[in-house]
Amino acid sequence: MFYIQMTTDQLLFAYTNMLRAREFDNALINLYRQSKIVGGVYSQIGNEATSVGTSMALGDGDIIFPMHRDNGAHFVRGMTAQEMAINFLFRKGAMTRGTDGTGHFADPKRGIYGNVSHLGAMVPVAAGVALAQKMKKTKNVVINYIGDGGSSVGEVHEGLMMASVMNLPFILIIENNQYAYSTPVAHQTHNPKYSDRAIGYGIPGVTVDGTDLEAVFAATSTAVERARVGNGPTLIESVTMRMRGHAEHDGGEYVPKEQIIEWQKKDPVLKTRALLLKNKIKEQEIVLLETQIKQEIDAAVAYANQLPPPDPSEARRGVFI
Ligand SMILES: Cc1ncc(C[n+]2csc(CCOP(=O)(O)OP(=O)(O)O)c2C)c(N)n1
Ligand SMILES: [Mg+2]
Repeated sequence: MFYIQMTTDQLLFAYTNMLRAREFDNALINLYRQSKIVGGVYSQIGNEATSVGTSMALGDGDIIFPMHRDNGAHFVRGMTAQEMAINFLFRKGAMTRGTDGTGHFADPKRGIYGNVSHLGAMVPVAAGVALAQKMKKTKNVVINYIGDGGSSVGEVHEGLMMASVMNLPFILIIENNQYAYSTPVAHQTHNPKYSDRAIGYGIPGVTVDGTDLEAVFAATSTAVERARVGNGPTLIESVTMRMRGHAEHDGGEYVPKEQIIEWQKKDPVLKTRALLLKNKIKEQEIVLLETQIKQEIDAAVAYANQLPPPDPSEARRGVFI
């Protein structure tokens, strides 16, 4: 496997954002249990190295279309925990104006164009945005995230076909976390190696260990470089495990316990922490960072919690009635 050793600064930046994703996730789970959040809370535990490692390979001007388990990518692109907390708690000033408490928001100034709920439908749109980059000669690259289940939807084929034949600066990350709601990969496809699909499009396809930050970063960096010089798309399959139910209402009882136990040993946050220590970053510094991020998330949630809800008139804005 092609490997890039990340610098100390990159590792610290990555760990900071992985911690943000993990702590934010834990905070949302607690809020859900207190009935302070209604609707879906989609845990990202186990996906942090993928969302952070992929998005860190991008630069200013590049664009992401995230999925519901990619808060790490939002943080890497500069979204703050406070902005996220306000949105997830439906408070005044929320990006969705309180109409939606999930990740269904965009922030074009940070290059965040997703996500919509309709799985698969984002791919042709993202390919179209990649086409716009090519036509405008911006050199910007587009990353689109999709799940093992979402990748079965027909529009994914249309988008990839277009991106490949037009050599668009487009990267599709398939987050293969073994389940789509209660459907295991074995019931989704006869070929569980999702990266093989790239062959049909005549583009590179790679499978990476999605819990290995440096492997994810390396694979994405290669794909970004290729896209930026005009050589077209790459399909990256990042293999992880969905460590909780589909969302917090779902206990995930259909997942064998042994499978979860096996993947707990590959916790990406713990693996990255070990990588930091291996790179001579002091334990003390790591503990300090962990304390700071925990405080940052607690403060963001506390701030959002005391805000009023949006004005009711906001609910109608932008709605055709
Ligand atoms: C077209 C469509 N069908 C169904 C849903 C409801 N839904 C949202 S996420 C999801 C499971 C997706 O599984 P996968 O793509 O593997 O992503 P994961 O949730 O595992 O990260 C489903 C069925 C949807 N949003 N869009
Ligand atoms: Mg899945």
